[in-house]
Amino acid sequence: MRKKRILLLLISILVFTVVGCRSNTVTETGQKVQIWNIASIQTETHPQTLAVKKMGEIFSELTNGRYRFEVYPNELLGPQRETLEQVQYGIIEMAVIGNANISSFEDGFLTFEMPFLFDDEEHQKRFFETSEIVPELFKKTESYNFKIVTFFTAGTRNMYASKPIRALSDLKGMKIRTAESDTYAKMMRYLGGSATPMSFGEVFTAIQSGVVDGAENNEASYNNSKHYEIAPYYSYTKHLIVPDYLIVNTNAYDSLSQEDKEAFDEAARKAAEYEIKLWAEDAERSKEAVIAGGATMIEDVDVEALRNACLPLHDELCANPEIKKVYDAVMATSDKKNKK
Ligand code: BDP
Repeated sequence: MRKKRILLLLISILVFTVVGCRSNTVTETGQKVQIWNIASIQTETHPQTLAVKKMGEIFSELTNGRYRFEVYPNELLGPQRETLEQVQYGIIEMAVIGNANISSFEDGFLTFEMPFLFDDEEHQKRFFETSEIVPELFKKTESYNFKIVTFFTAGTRNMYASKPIRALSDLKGMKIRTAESDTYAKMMRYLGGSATPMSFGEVFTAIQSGVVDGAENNEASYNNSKHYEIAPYYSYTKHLIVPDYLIVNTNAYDSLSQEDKEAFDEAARKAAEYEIKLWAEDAERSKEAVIAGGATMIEDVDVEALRNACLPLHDELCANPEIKKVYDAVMATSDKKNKK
């Protein structure tokens, strides 16, 4: 059913692309409205979906209704890797994409997949909002036909399984689903387990059927995906604070007039602020929801031991100068002294 919907949407967008000038231009009460399609794997009420919708409203308002965002949540247009390609080919205009898919284009982004990199979510926010390296790094993706509009926080990732994970020894031999990136696989090896990379939508069945012993994600995804039903112990390992990004097809962005670009950028800035604000509230709400659904939250995790086990990975990755450059910029925005 979902495949059929995706196919239908893609065909209709393709027809518009071939027939029309820019895709999906429609007329409403005599006014030309350009509809921009945006994909996300998140649910309707996830902070990122709400933020993208908010951006659409602001952009529409600032352009007197000449543009409208149509958001497709719930992996309706496919897993992130596919929606990224759809953006690159201009089949859709925008998508929300995780770091793991962007880092396969530019090594600098691999830095953000280093476990225990940021002190906390506040540090991540400060880095993305103030470091001069960020626009430089974002610009690099433009040669692949997409542009990063803004970063979105995706909270802190913790591990979950059918048993608590309190110490390094608990992870020994465990198969944990991770996002599709080698850095995650390396991290799991340093932690004594192993990684089974797969797309987000496949995780529920993989845990249920025992292909993996557990997974790792933030509270919102743990809740929305209902993974707590089959992996009811959520342990605060706090190993990763990895961002997501809102991306746009470069030709779509370049098709905007200077004035509309400014409106778009302003709407994006407001959406980013909104997402961060919603995130904090949502994490709490998600936590309550999973507990009500039977999950146990494990707070007494030996995070320091996990962190120490992962630190050699920092050195290993920093052998790559592109990673090292970003790493140094991240450290320059850290509040902690004597941090490795
Ligand atoms: C979610 C992130 C998303 C990732 C997903 C995953 O927001 O970008 O793709 O986890 O683990 O929390 O695949």
